[in-house]
Amino acid sequence: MSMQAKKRADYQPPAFSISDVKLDVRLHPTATNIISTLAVARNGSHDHALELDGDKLKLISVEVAGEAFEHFTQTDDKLVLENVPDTFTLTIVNEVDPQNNQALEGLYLSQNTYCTQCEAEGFRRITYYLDRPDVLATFEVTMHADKETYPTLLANGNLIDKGDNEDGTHWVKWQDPFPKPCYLFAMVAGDFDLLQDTFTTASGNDVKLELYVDKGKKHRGDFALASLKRAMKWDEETYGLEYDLDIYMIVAVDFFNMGAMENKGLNIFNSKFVLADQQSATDEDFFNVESVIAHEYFHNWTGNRVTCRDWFQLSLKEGLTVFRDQQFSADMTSALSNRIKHVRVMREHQFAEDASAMSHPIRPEEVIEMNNFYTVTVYDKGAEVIRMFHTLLGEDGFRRGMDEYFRRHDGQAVTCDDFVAAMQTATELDLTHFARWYSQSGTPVITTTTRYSEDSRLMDITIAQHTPPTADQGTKQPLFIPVAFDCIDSKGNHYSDVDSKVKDGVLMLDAPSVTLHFTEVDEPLIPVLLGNFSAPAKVKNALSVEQLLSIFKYANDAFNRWDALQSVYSWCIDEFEQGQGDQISASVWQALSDVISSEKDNLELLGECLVIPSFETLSQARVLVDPNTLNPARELFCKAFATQLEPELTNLYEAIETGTYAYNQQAVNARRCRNVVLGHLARTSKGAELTSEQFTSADNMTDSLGALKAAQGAVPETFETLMQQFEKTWNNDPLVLDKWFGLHATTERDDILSQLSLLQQHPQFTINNPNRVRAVIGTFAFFNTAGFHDKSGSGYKFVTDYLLKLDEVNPQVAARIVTPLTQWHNYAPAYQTLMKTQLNRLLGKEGLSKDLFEKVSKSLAYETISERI
Ligand code: B3K
Ligand code: ZN
Repeated sequence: MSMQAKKRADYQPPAFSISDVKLDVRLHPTATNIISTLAVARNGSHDHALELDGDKLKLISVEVAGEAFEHFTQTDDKLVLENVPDTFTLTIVNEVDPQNNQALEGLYLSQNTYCTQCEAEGFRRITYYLDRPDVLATFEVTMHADKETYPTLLANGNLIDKGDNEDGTHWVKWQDPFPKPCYLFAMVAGDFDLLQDTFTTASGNDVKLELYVDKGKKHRGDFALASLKRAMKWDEETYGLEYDLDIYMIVAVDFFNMGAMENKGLNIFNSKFVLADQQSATDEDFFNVESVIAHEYFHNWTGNRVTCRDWFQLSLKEGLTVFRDQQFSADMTSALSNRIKHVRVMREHQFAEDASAMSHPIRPEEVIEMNNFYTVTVYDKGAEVIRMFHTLLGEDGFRRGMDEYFRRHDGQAVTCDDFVAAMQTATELDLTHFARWYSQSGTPVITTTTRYSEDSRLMDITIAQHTPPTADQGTKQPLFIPVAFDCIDSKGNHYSDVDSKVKDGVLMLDAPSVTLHFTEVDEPLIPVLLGNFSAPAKVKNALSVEQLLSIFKYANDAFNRWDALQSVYSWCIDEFEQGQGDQISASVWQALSDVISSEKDNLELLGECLVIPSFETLSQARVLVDPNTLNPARELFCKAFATQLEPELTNLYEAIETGTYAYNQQAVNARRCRNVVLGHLARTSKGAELTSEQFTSADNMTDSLGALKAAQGAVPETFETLMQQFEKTWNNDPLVLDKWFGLHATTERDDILSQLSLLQQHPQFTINNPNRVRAVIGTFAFFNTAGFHDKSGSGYKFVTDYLLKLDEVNPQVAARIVTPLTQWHNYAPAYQTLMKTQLNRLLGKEGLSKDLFEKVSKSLAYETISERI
């Protein structure tokens, strides 16, 4: 196995092309036989060998133009054919072992369902091929399997033929007319319940919609199907994009490494993002189902019709598709809470990635294991970059740019530069400088410095940008940053700069710094930056608590208002960390009480405003964090918050009407706010009573889980009792039980490690199911601050022991869960040493996967890099 990094700069077009693929697949648990017939042609004139990718395949035979072919050599990961003709038919027969494929890449069999996962490089685990996204071919697939066990046989495109054999097997033939890269190939065989519907496109084509779910789960599929129809309609209305095949299928499976996969015409989903009903799913689950369904559907144009030239361009499809799903969700639900959600992801995870050994631009420069680059940087920061295009070009300009992109590149495999070039045609601006966002990694920091002269009544505000060096890049250049800008005084008046450098509320910051001038000013003004989070940047402002509270009161932008309060909370938590929490003045508490009374009719904003910043967000704004002082300080502040505001919170809790259950925005906002408030009240003397009461009377999962979360930590005995009841109710429903696993794994308690061991012995737990592993080990490593960062290092050791086992089974999932350990440099020195000890244990493991090797070795090498930066 090669641990060598591939570099973006080394891209070479493929030496051969494959225009047509015919696969004949005889499904068998341990010996699935595949006959692959490929139409191959040499590109240009050269005499290179044909090098096909293959991984864990048993080769049976090779034929060229119908004749046995022997001029080939085999390595670990390649089949090399020498002296092939310029155009020829290549027939390869090989075998794979789906049952023992626990990595869940390629073709695998779990719980009696065969399914595939090919992105990024999984097709080479099915057959020998040019496994790269710039080789586009039409596919025809014939599948054979036992009819009784596997009545449903699916692949991409349209069903063109089928039949029965005498031995009890049956066969089907699928044909996909659209040339595609092999990462979009899919096959499924199983026995499912089926939900069906139709969608008529704007041009009048009837599309069959089919949703395949586990037997007995049909009633949980309606919402996903309705979401799909909403997404199809939205894409027609917003981008003029219609679906292009006669059938669109979604299959939900329980064993899946990530959320879902956009295979052409045959999406495969983690059942977590399909199944939802009032009893078993929270409002957040419903939201996620709709947004993932939409995301995969939107890929049909941004990803499938126009695909990536190479994997370094991943953000071309992912950043753009995340942006599109964010726009869709904002239209279906509400803009503000969505935006806050994205900002939390950026601050909690993406900024942390930028600051870590794994930092990379949204278009990475080098990669050892591609699966490691499905990151918050490529996806979420990538979406922020698209959002900035949208800001620069405006709604209409952006649409013109998108139209141009499809006009130029439909049916092609292209680069991020091609996308920028298409956008460029739709604007007056030169996007060359802006495009630096693709090549420069790291989080820019925007600072303001102010100069006020009482005599002349003049005020200057200088806005400067600086991007600190990152592990992958020592020097940084100024970026082109759209900074949404507002300026207020303590009475709520708004001011414009005299030179109108701020246009339509946005300052285009394209230099290291810009100074804005204000006249007729009677007090120091308060700059309000990055409204609606207009750029993926940090803002450093020396604002007082009073000024932050003025922003909350008077700023126009709801995001800025929410953000100002978050900064107030963060300041309060600092006071507690320094042992002076009791010095927070009565006026601050009064202001927080006023927040509740002034916003009581805006439960969406109020709900968000009452959320105290997470440990992860707080950590990002601090250096050398000591989790064992920051975490307790946060908890002390939460307690004080509940005590100081108990009457207001109680009234609010009682006043919020949630009524009969419905999943609509108003009801979601009400439940969300009420559950946030319950989280605070759980810390008061009424905690046990209120949480049990809500748990018992709840008729939906949002409120049951809200009660459990509130009780967790605040009223441990109640929590234990309610958790037992919950388990009894849901014992046979692994998807719901994952919530229970997650709650146990994130509970602060001294014996947490023995609890985790018990959870692993639970009959529903298995190391082979990624959802279970993430629910127990993943949530512990990511979110159980006290347990994971225990001073003794026992939390780190526990996770490492598990990763050593998991790496043998599923390296992709192991490499996700190792992330918190790789961020050791964020913590105080004593923790760093303990974390590095565990990383060294991993690195020392014989046969460590590429996935873990890349992240662990980079993380350990960071020591020398961090001295340099
Ligand atoms: N494209 C897939 C992700 C594939 C991940 C491979 N490790 C899902 C998505 O982003 O839509
Ligand atoms: Zn995607």
